[in-house]
Amino acid sequence: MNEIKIAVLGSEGVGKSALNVRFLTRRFIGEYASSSECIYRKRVSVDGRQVNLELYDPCSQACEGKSTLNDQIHWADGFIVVYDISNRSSFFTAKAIVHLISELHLGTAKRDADSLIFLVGNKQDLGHMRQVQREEGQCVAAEFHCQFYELSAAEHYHEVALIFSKMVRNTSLGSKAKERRRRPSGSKSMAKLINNVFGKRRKSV
Ligand SMILES: Nc1nc2c(ncn2[C@@H]2O[C@H](COP(=O)(O)OP(=O)(O)O)[C@@H](O)[C@H]2O)c(=O)[nH]1
Ligand SMILES: [Mg+2]
Repeated sequence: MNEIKIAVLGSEGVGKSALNVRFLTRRFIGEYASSSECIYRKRVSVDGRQVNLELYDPCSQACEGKSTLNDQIHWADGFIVVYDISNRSSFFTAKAIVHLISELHLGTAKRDADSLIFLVGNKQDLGHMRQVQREEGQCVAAEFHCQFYELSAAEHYHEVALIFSKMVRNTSLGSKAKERRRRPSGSKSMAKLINNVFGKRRKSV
């Protein structure tokens, strides 16, 4: 497999774009365009082998031609499901998404979940506003046999990079020949990403 597709999913405002941008540019910017869904492309090296990584960052708001969660799940090989530790409802959404992925994507192959679904509690720097305990995240991860991480896109570049690298490696190792179904629309180049990040929406951090 020389193409890897990873979807970063979760409710609006949990930091999906922040995580993608942090991984791709090493920067935490603060505010990101969220009016369209997009796919970021990057060539990465896995164990000395070049692979084409596609990272799907969904549009948080209603937008034209928006793909459904089912489409997104069928499209991707690996999933980073994000919630905000200071927002309990985002945790429930993340749990529902993990459940759906287990049902739709992995079917009965539960053992795959461990390497192909990561549950991530973001905004760890907001510990004083915490609504979801670390143990609750661990519990859901155990229930669905997925890996669990807590971090802060704002403060932890290395943890963010580690999670993405692990997922890239796991998906590239998984030799599932999965039939590609509908692909989320609105692919963006790195140039577009840079515009989003450094363009007019930029806020100082
Ligand atoms: N304090 C804190 N804020 C964050 C973190 N990650 C993202 N944010 C903020 O949360 C808001 C939503 O982030 P965004 O990436 O647009 O969320 P998305 O809708 O899931 O793509 C923005 O104001 C970000 O600056 C984090 O780790 N810590
Ligand atoms: Mg976003």
